[in-house]
Amino acid sequence: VSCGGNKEEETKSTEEAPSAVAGATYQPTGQEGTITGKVSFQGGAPEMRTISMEADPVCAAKHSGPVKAEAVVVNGNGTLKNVFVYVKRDTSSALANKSFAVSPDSAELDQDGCMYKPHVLGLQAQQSLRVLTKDNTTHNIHPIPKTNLEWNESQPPGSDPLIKSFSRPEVMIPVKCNQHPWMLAYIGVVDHPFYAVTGDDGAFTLKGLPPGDYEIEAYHEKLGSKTQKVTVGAKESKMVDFTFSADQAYHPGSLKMMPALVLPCCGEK
Ligand SMILES: [Cu+2]
Repeated sequence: VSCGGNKEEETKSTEEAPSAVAGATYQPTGQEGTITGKVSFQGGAPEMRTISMEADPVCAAKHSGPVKAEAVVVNGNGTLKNVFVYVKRDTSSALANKSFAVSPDSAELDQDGCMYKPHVLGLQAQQSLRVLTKDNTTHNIHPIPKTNLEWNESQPPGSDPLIKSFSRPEVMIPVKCNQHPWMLAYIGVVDHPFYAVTGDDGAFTLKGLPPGDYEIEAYHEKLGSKTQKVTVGAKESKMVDFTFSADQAYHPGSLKMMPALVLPCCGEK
């Protein structure tokens, strides 16, 4: 049994890791542009299953009504929530050979009512991630990356935040809780600050872009991804909209991380 691990984590997070991209950190010139847009959803909003929290009464007690899965959340205005929109570095010549300062702010992943908040989170490689809990039950946070280091740590009630980071870009990293099989979040890690997650209005803004050619990807955990190319001139603001539809669900590309397939019971303790 170990406790007091948070101190170690804090020490670890202060290590300076080398930037993923060689070259000097980009300095804004005043010519930067902006890309804005929205992500629409076409067709009827799919019905989400109701999550059963019977396995842990502490979780259930925090909710006064049914809690729905967040695999596909369609907003009242017909847009799609929880879409990770970001600049694809490998196909965006405007970012070639440029590196960007890592935000000094921490990204936060909260656990409240045995649900992750937010459901989709973006941050930069090397940026500090604080994992918080507001629950009176033990969580076990378990990101399952492909190219970053996998970790798996329990967080008892009243714990200090876990301080973590991911060293490499990776879109997306599923996060689950080994105690509560319905808990699921996705973390998008990029090595630049040009990313956003759509909220209740389905809109996104990517600011401070060096003028040039970009490929923007909109990634949804269930509906897959879409890309669009756009050229941003000096001080220009461009609009890029994406549309997903219900019949795109279950396409092979999203099979590997379909939250609906998380089994209610798996026999492990
Ligand atoms: Cu949990």
